[in-house]
Amino acid sequence: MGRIILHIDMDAFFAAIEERDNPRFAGKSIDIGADPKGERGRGVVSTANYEARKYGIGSAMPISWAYKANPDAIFLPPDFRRYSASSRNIMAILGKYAKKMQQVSVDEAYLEVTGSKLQVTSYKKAEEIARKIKKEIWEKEKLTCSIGIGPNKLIAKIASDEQKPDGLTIIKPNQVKNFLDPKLASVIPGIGPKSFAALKDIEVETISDLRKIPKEKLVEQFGVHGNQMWAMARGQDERIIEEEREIKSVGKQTTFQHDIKTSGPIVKAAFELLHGVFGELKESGLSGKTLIIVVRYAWFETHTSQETQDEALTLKDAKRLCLKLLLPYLGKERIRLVGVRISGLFN
Ligand code: TTP
Ligand code: MG
Repeated sequence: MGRIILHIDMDAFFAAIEERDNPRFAGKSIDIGADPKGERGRGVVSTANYEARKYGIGSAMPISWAYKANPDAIFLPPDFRRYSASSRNIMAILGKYAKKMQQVSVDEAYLEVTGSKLQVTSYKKAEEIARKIKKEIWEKEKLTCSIGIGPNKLIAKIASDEQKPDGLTIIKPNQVKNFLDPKLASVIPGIGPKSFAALKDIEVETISDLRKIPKEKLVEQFGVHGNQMWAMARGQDERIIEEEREIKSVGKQTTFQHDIKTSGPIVKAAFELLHGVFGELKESGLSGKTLIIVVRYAWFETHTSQETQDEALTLKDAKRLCLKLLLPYLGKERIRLVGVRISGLFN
């Protein structure tokens, strides 16, 4: 028999934690993210609670737009320490329900419940597990999540988004086609805004449209990704649950209050970010060999540049490299954002 996969995704995660911890926020719109500073704030919304989403506010939207949409909302800076603590507790709960688990972000994980210690052999059993998970997360963390159940990661993930918040959606193999058909092709992983625009040019909007395009044509247009698009349009997804919870990189970025051209403050900001990144690496007992920098100009053109050294980077090495990598971008155009990231991590 085939696999049964659960995808668990917490509802309005950062905002839900703030609501939980501040009962006076009950029923109010909450935007987590950059300081709106009236309408002059820069940077973006990390997330908004469901009340705020009624105003069209959502992740990655400029904070100034969120302010314009609803100036009466409660605006809060993210408090990652509290969110990480909650995330760890939730992942520990999930880990008890299946042998195979893959955490994919701070608030999201896949569980494979077939072949697990609980020996799930039916969707009915999988549903019972999902209900137990929801109950335990609610009792221990006072947070809600949405869960999707399906024959693979693709279906489980799309299903978890189907009835947010506090949803539970079960899609059995014989329901996959009807479930996928009306959905936009862009719900398929790998079909980002660019590919979706290209698909629209050939009159593909929904997954049912996508299924009508021959595989050869998709491969011709999208290369190897075409194969995956073709299979996923049919609800097929062989991706396994990857159990190692490996951190691949640690990075931070900052948007300046005003676009700046002078080198001093840009370098200073980058160095401060590096201090933060090295603090996190130390906490996780990790070192890395590669430094990546990101520079975004005032008009949003974004550049990255990277260098790898043979041994683990010390903070001092990273600062020296950072300066070298930043130099070509300094003193020319006004800069909006700078970011640093260390990758090639090892223990
Ligand atoms: P999501 O699961 O994408 O969003 P969410 O949990 O807030 O809301 P939903 O109910 O729709 O799942 O992301 C989890 C957290 O990650 C979110 O609470 C904040 C953070 N995040 C950002 O900081 N920036 C982003 O662009 C996104 C998408 C998320
Ligand atoms: Mg979420």
